[in-house]
Amino acid sequence: MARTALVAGNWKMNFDHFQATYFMQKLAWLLRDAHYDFDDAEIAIMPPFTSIRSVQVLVESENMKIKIGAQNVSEMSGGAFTGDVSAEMLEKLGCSYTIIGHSERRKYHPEDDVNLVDKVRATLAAGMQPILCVGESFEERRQGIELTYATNQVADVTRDLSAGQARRMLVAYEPVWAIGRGASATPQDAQDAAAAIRRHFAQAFDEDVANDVRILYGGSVKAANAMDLMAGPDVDGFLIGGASLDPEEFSKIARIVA
Ligand code: G2H
Repeated sequence: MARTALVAGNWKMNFDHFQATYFMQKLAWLLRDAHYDFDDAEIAIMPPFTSIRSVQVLVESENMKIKIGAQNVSEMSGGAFTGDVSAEMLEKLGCSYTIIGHSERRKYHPEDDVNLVDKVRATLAAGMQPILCVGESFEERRQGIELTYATNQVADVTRDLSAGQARRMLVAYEPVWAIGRGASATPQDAQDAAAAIRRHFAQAFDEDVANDVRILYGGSVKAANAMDLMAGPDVDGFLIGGASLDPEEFSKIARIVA
């Protein structure tokens, strides 16, 4: 079965809810203007928690075929966890995806494999799909261990999942050295990593799971490099940071992928 491509905009900590509404109005206009129905690809926006509702209202009122995701999720289901947001709360807000283990969260917050596993489980239990971010730093790349590093990160978080859970995973290969720098990985780097991650799912689970898992590339994706980066047969779309903050650039990438 062919996998549906995904173009996901990770806004990171950008746009208050007024700016989010303005962005979505502009995006709705751009997508309508292009007469694009996006039947072959999913478009998703991952706003900060505070703008999820504003994005969702626009998606509904403008009748946009756009999915919504959260940039993080608590591993807890509820209770005395000040500052946390549960998977169930996100699902009720209309979210379909959560980003889990983004390198910026691994760097600035105490996220370890144990709570990443629990975040994946919480996301799946709430009926959403986790996008697990993995990828090597410049040091691992210099040592030539980038593929092992990324697949080990996947294995650490997915090893105790059932095949039914694993097939609903998405993995974003985001080499840390390519994030927000303007210089992406090469299309061959992206394909090699995506193929290695897919092979891992085939070995750890089975071929059907490996065929279902969607593998995205992230790291300085823009309209100018999107076509080349999508060329690899194992690359199923993008997680886009900087370029997703410009509705024209983001809609251009969406049209390239869809
Ligand atoms: C990687 C990516 C989005 P950017 O963090 O997840 O950001 O496209 O700005 O490199």
